[in-house]
Amino acid sequence: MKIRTKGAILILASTFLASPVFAASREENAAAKIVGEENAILTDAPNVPPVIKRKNATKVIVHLEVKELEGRLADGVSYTFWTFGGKVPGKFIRVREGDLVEMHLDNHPDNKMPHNIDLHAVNGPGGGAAASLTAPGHTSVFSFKATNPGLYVYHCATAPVAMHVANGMYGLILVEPKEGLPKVDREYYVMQSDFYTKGSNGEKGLQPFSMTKAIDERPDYVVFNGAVGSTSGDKALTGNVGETVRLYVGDGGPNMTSSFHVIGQIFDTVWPEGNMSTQTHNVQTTMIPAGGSAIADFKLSVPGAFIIVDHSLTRAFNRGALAQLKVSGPENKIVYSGKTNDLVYLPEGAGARVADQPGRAAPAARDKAERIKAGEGVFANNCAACHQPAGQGVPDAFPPLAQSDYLKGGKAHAINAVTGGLTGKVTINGQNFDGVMPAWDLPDEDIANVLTYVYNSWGNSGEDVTPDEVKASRTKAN
Ligand code: HEC
Ligand SMILES: [Cu+2]
Repeated sequence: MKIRTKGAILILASTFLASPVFAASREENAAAKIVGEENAILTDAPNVPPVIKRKNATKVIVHLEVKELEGRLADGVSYTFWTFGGKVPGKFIRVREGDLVEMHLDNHPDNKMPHNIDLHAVNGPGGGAAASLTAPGHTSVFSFKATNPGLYVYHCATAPVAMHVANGMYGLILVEPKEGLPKVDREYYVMQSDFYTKGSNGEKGLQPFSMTKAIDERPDYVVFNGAVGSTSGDKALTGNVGETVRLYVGDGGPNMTSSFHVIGQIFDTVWPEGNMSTQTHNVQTTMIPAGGSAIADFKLSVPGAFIIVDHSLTRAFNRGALAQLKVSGPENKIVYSGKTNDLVYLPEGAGARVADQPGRAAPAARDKAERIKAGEGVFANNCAACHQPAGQGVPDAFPPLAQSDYLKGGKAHAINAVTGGLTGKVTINGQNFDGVMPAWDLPDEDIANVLTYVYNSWGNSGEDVTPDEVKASRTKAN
């Protein structure tokens, strides 16, 4: 018995020693001497304020201006956002452990609502909310000591709290440890959140907030940095081969957790939950709670477009939770060969093109209008995830179907792409794509419908595609 107890104590002691120990205690940071003062440098996502080089604690003055303003949530969809600093997510705040933070919350006179701020970095009632309830045209001031290092969420906590958060009122504050974090080449700020609109995903116009959907936790949009496509195309994050990138990731919610993942990258180091005392390594997907955070570092080994997702995948491909990191530089064929060979694989009895399966067909459309209407549904269920709800595509990943010159190349071409799939390099409207579109195992009727819909949308040429034409394409290809 005695020996066993001793062993257990030994194991306990050694695990305790093996984990990194906090540099300073909460008490030490509370007592840290304040020398001088400075105004915080605040940044909008995806930018992060510069690393803190100071060796002492100081007074940091932070001015956050709350603005209620209309902005873009998705293409053709706008929303009245409530913001900390004019953007969603709110300004990134960076301080050092031991600092005294003087918060000024300015509620712009044009605003309609009172607001406040709850910073998870605060030890105090409501995380500051109790001291910062501010009417439009007023400013509240309070201060707190940054006693615990970490990456913290801040948000509005004015009732109804979920509504203020759902409208965009969240951001991140980094309380940098005294000893700093390991040096990296680039730091970015990425924050996921969920939006609830009266109309469903993609419905155009100014969309009011839906409390019913928020309560039911049925978001119409799940996005990074405040809007669908906020961080892709020419607004993608960038990096070069050989550099190390650090992502400060937050989840504003109000409801959804994030299974945060970068397709084609492994996180070399993660500080889970933004907790500076723990590092884990070689992580594929890190879980970020609503109202929580994580820090992820990874080295860029090869060039390419890397897609950042919530790996709850319909959120990524159907609700907007997609961002991009574009990496330039020389290939490294040892780390990643790229496709080395492409051979035809035809198991016995298989046709290259999946044959129509009778009995599954949608009811036959009686006219073009019915075909377009039915095709809209087929598109939403099968194609919008990649080609996007308005057919605009995703730069470097999925080509546009809107005004696509590929479609202008003729119906047979388009039908073949859908029934047989498409791989290899293609150039669509002057942009290169090298992806894979699967062959669609859909009935002829559905393919005729979806292509007629595509041809009759977004300024395309208005052709009518019939099930017979689809059928003919299949037999020819076999
Ligand atoms: C998983 C993502 C994905 C889905 C879902 C998808 N596609 Fe594609 N599609 C692609 C990619 C990638 C290409 C380009 C392939 C390449 O680079 O060779 C493409 C190319 C095309 C093209 C030719 C290029 C162009 O822009 O005109 C057509 C037409 C097309 N898709 C139609 C559809 C239709 C219709 C559906 C739904 C039935 C669909 N796609 C679903 C990924 C997808
Ligand atoms: Cu608010």
